[in-house]
Amino acid sequence: MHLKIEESLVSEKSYTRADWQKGYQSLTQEFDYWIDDIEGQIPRELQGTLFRNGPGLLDVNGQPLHHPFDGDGMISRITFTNGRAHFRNRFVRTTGYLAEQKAKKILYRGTFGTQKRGGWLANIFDFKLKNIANTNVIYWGGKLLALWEAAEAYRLDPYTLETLGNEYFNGVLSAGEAFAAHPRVENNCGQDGGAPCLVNFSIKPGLSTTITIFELNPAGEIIRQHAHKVPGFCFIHDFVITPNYCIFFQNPVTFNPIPFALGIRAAGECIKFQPNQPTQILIIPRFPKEGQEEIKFLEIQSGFVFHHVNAFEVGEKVLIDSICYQSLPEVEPKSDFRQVDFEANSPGQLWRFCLNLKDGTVRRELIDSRCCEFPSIHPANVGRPYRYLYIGAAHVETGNAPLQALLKIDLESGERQFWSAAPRGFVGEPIFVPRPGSKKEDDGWVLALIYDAAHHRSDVIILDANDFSKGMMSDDKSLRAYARLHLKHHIPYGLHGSFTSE
Ligand code: 3ON
Ligand code: FE
Repeated sequence: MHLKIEESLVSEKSYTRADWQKGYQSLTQEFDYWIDDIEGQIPRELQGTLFRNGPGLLDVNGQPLHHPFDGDGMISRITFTNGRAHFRNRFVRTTGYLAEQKAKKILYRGTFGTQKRGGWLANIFDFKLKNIANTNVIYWGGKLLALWEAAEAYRLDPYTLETLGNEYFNGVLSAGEAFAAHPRVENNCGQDGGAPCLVNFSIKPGLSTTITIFELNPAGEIIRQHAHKVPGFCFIHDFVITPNYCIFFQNPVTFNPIPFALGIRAAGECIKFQPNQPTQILIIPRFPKEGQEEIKFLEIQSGFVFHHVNAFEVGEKVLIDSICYQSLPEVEPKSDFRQVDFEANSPGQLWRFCLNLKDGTVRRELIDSRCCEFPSIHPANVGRPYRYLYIGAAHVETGNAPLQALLKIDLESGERQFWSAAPRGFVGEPIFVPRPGSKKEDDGWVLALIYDAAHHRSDVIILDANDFSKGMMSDDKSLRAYARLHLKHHIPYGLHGSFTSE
């Protein structure tokens, strides 16, 4: 009986598990070539570099990792110049990567469940977390930085992707201090005479948590820094900024350090979601004034947020758009992530929160119930009112499923555009790139990596952001895009990246 139900579900799916799993094979090779297998045309106005980061290894010399978030960071660099594109990828030579590649085995405990061989005795009282630099990559102040939220940034050569060492920002940060993986760039900072400003944070766990906020000028120097103590444990992956505030969602989770200390469970496996506790919204002024309260706390219904889209102020109100999960699935010590039961987990859904700073009330509204992750917007609108967002989405309208499609949402008219790589394609984070000199918010392109299971390789796709159906030249529906660049190999499912026109 049980089997029968399973089969009928399989037939309705927009993907097969076998296809999806292949995107989680390690890529051990490092490449450097001009992309010559291209469908459509690369727009000549598209000039610059798309950097991507994500776990490149899902095993160490055949020893499997327990979770993809534990994989060593690998940077891909796709440079567009005069209608051509060049590909290069390199692993971040972190201390842990170098040591494990040399030893040909796992030497570190991963945050999300990877343990050293030899059971708890091999892991007990080992509190070192391996900085894998796998979550994001940004180009700021003339430096290319690979980021992981629990430790220091790694600096890379922007052309060769050679690892140059840890970045401490002229000694403002010290060894062991984190520089999180979700910086936000305000294009036009009032405090700095309209210059761009990069805002980032660090989380220091403990019985109470310290959140430190950093603001960097275009030269890459930390020009403002302030620290705040928050009661309880925090698992905060992302935040939003507005011209006046930094805003964090403190997810309702608890941390039990004992199994971690005893080597029985990894740190991430000791985090437990608390469905009966509210989510706290922390509102921290970016430029604290004398006598102003340090942090404002607002409560909303329980839920879990990894990523926010954007936030903006309207008078005394702050609007925040976020991807919310009903709960955080626990990482099970004995399980294999490749066997995850998608249907058993709640999908990420797009919500808008309206915070009234005057009376402390919060209202929320569901924008889209389709399973989605990895939002992107026009870079000039970070912290400001905006109209369009682009996001990875499931092919089917309901339920939890892998990302196979790209969705554009017009927040003003409610109009949607949908591009799908199903049944055999799987999408990563889209990045919106404005056309040089453009005035309209959606005048530009959407770039994304697609894993194509039919050929076990990845493609770079370029969509016209204004009209996803533009320039579609292929008879094969699943191959259609403005341009589709076939790489010579696959890239394991990644996390975040950025585009720079420099
Ligand atoms: O909270 C404490 C402080 C802290 C910073 C304790 C702690 C050990 C949990 C911790 C460390 C957190 C880390 C290292 C988080 C790393 C997260 C990571 C590498 C990735 C997160 C990805 C999130 C999402 C939503 C990915 C989605 C992927 C898909 C939809 C499919 O590809
Ligand atoms: Fe993230």
